[in-house]
Parts: sequence; C-alpha cells; structure tokens
Amino acid sequence: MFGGVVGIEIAFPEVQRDQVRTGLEFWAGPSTRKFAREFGVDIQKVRGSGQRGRITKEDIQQFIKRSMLARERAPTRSTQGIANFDLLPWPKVDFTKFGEIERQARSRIQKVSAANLARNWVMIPAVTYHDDADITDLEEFRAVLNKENQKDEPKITLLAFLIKAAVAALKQCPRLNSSLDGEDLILKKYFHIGFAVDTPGGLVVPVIRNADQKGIQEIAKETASLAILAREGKLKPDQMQGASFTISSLGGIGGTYCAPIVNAPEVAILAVNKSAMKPVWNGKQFVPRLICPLSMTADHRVIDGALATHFTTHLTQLLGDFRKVML
Ligand code: CAO
Repeated sequence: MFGGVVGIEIAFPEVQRDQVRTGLEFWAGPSTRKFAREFGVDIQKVRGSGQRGRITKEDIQQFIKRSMLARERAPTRSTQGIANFDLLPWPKVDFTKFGEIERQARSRIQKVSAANLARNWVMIPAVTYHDDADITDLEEFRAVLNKENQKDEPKITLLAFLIKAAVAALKQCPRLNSSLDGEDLILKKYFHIGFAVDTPGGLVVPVIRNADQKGIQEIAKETASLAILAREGKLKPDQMQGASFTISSLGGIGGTYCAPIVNAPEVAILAVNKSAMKPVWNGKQFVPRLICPLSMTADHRVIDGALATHFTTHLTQLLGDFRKVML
C-alpha cells in the first residue's frame, strides 16, 4: 500500500519535520508524529478523529490514501492541456509476487526526457521513412582525411559529415527546418543541429549552432568536445537549446533501422544506424558497397510523405556523392 511513498513526498514538499504544533487543535502523540514524518505527511493538514480532535495513526493512513487517490485522478503532466484521453490507470503490479526485483531511482535527465518524449509521442502525428545511403566513397574519403590528420587533431567522424549533409538537405527542404506556432509555421533561416548523446545519466542533445557556416573539421571538433561535456554532466543549458533539427547517430552501437521520436518543437529527426557491406546491383553485376541505414521521422502536420521522401532521397544522394553538398 505504501509503494507510492515517494509520490506523497512530492505532493507535499513543503513538509518541515520539526514544525508540528502541539496545541489542542493538532494534538498527536509522539509515535503518531513519528509515523507522519516517516511518510512525509504534514501533520497540520490532517484532521484528527480522536478525542478532542486528537490525530491518530489511522488518520494519517486515511490521509495518505486520499492523497494517493487524488494524485491518480488528477491529470498527469503529459496529458494536461492536450486532451482528456480517459485512459485506464497505469497497471499497478506487485512484481515481487513473480520473482526477485531491484527498485532503481531514475535520474533527473531520464525523468525530464521521459516527460518530453511522452508529450511528443502523444501530440505529434509522426511517420518514419527509411532509406539506405551508399557511403562507400565517403568512408574512403574520411579514412584518407583521418590518415592525413595531425595526431593532436580530433578524429573526423561520420557524424560531422551527416550534420553537413543534413544541413544541405534542409536547405533544399526548408519545411523540415521549421516549427509549428499555433496556426503558423516558423521557417528558420538558421541551421542549429542537435545530436543525441548517450550519457550515464541519460539522453542529452547538445547543439551545433550555425552548422551551415562551419567546416567538417570544426564540426567534428565541436561534437567531440560537446559529447565529452555531456558525458561529464557539464553542458550548459544554452548548449542544449535552439536546435532546428536533430540527428541520433547510433551507428557506433549497431542496429539496422529505428523510428526516432521527433524532438518538439522541431518537426523532424534523423536516426542513423550501423552501415554494413551489402551486394548492390550496378546494372551489370552485384558489387560490394557500404550501405548506411537512415530513418527519418517527420511531423505529418508539417511534412507530407512526398516531401519527407524528397528529403531522404536527397540526403542519400549527398552522402553517396559528398561533392554535391557544395552545389
Ligand atoms: N556505421 C558504422 N559504424 C559507425 C557508424 C555507422 N553509421 N557511425 C559511427 N560508426 C563507428 C565509427 O566509425 C567508430 O569506429 P572507429 O572508432 O573504428 O572509427 C565508432 O563507430 C564510434 O564512432 P564515433 O566515436 O565516431 O562516435 P559517433 O560519431 O558514432 O557518435 C555520439 C558520437 C556522441 C553521437 C555517440 O557516442 C552517441 O552517444 N550515440 C548514441 C546516440 C543515442 O543514444 N541516440 C538515441 C536517441 S533516442 O533514445
């Protein structure tokens, strides 16, 4: 029954442990006060049912029960202001009945991103489009660049090329670099690209500002230093703000395709999974090519299927022949 104690504490953060008044109107014995303190209950809010208004342990238990019920019935943060979905309550299961468990507290970042993801999932009619980019030549070029690189220079990553190619594709398809504002669309003339970083504390998204004005080397350097700051939990708020498009690069981990959730108020997000050598028909024969899977999720209120497919097609062409980024 008291599995939701944390919830009670959140409901009454103002509880001050030693502030219990002991006049007749709030009279409670020491063990009852201790009981209230243990569950984070502000005893001044409890109505006593005992003699001359004395507060009993049962009063505290009833108070906790009522508070928990009120919290369950109240609209959650993810549905407030969106719609009354009239959903079933979240299933409450005593997992210990089925086996050994371990309860873990979620990090602040995990809780914040969960709330944002839930809102974006519910509010955005999202469609994911998949495509394959032939990055054989690009990876050969990157290998040459890294070989020529000075030892103290940061590695030129595929992510830097992805950011640069995404900017070029966004310039071709400006609606993907926009945000909804009421009935209007805000088309952004800047290209600030967020990239997801997996950190021990959870997912964070630092931003490369004005990526259109930066070279590959500069972007590689900046993503590397922002990723380090992210993993050390040292990113400043302004280093995570203002993105107009986001890239989630999962290729270093694996996967074939995925369906990323749009990072509102942006309207599109690109996920990139692990490239692999595949046989590709060149009109005469099958040739081995390095194929990189792309998944782009778009807000269908802003981007229809034709535009989304133009974007992914253009992006795969750019990654297939990176010289086209300069056009
Ligand atoms: N295909 C094949 N290999 C790839 C690849 C791809 N698409 N992308 C990267 N790699 C390889 C790289 O070549 C590198 O190998 P080498 O060390 O042999 O060169 C290795 O994977 C690691 O890559 P990297 O150090 O260049 O890092 P990255 O640019 O791939 O990624 C970062 C940087 C910060 C994006 C990444 O570390 C990260 O955190 N990714 C997770 C993002 C995430 O969690 N997204 C989910 C969001 S929604 O829940």
